[in-house]
Amino acid sequence: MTKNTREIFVTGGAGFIGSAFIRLLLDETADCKVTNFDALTYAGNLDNLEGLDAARHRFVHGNIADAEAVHTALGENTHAIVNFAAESHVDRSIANAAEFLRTNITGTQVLLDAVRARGVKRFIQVSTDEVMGSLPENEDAFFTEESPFAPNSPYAASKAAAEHLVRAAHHTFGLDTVVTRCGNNYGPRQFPEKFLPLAISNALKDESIPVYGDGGNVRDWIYVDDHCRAILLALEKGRPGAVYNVGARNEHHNIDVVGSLLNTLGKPRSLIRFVKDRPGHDRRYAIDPLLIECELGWRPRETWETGLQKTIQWYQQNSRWLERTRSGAYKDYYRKQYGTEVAAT
Ligand code: NAD
Ligand code: TDX
Repeated sequence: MTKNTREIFVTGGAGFIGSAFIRLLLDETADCKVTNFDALTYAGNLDNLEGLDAARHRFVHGNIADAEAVHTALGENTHAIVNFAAESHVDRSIANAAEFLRTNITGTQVLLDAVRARGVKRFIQVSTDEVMGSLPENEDAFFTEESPFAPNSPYAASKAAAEHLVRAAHHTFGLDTVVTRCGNNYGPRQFPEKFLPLAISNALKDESIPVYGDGGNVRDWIYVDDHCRAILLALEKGRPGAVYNVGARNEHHNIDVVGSLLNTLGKPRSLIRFVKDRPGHDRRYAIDPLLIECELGWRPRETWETGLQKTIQWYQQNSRWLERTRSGAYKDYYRKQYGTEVAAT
């Protein structure tokens, strides 16, 4: 490391996407080192950081809503903050929104204040398509960067509020901020409360797969490393103040996602169990990624087939990871959410 080394402060880097981003950043850049600041909530997992180069990656346990902790952890010359830290599960926000407001809103403002106070050069906010609400089904409608905000869940509302704070910091104080808005990620190390890893882990145990409502909701899926490449481009080349939608033009009905999964695993469709719908369940997400394609030259590398295959294989080969995440508090969560027990591991 030289004096030109760039210090990147990544928040939420022990989670699913944050840990994939750190891997990519360290692989694809020679001049960056990372401080990974994470509160290790139920979703944070130090196992996700296995194999990272200790000379270029420093883990700090801390909460982004705690200004003092953030200031202590920030290096003297931090080049950029990339903010992944969030409460990220819609169902949990419906059960109780308090932590979503503290982390997703207050936490983001604390980071923006630190950027200003400490002269950090860039701030990247990892946001979501959900801030734009739900699209009509069977219509040629897509989310663009100009789509109005219409968050429908407490999670989406907290992420929308965070985006407003980022925008305000850019407008009022001239901070160099970039926002990325992505759709549904899938890939290795995703916490099995989310639909795809939950379905994979249940199918591997011949346990029923809960599908909300009629299974006709549509999500726009993207392989996690493709999302991370978009964030890296935003960090390196994004226009100050810009918002970029990130999507792989890969819409699927939930029921078809489960169908593909069961086919790949050679498991019967009788594992599908239709359950009570999620309150306020958004019907369709679909992203128009034209801006990031044209302006930053981003393209996804993974197809749905290759990405799904890699993902399934990872869960098959990492049963210890899965067993550890599905133990303890997860069992209580699962019982409350689905009214049944998680299959014994
Ligand atoms: P995740 O739940 O897997 O990980 C979140 C991480 O943040 C965990 O390591 C957790 O310990 C940490 N964290 C939570 N609260 C914190 C706090 N107060 N201070 C410090 N760390 C804290 O989430 P993910 O799926 O990796 O999502 C990462 C980001 O990407 C989130 O901001 C999310 O809104 C956004 N996003 C996710 C998706 C998706 O499909 N998963 C899609 C678009 C955007
Ligand atoms: O058990 C389930 N059964 C089911 O049918 C679960 C957990 C989900 N679903 C449905 C709800 C959604 O239509 O599957 C779809 C995907 O659900 P989630 O994995 O909970 O994701 P979603 O609500 O679409 O939000 C995700 O994408 C945007 C992430 O969790 C967010 O963090 C991200 O911002």
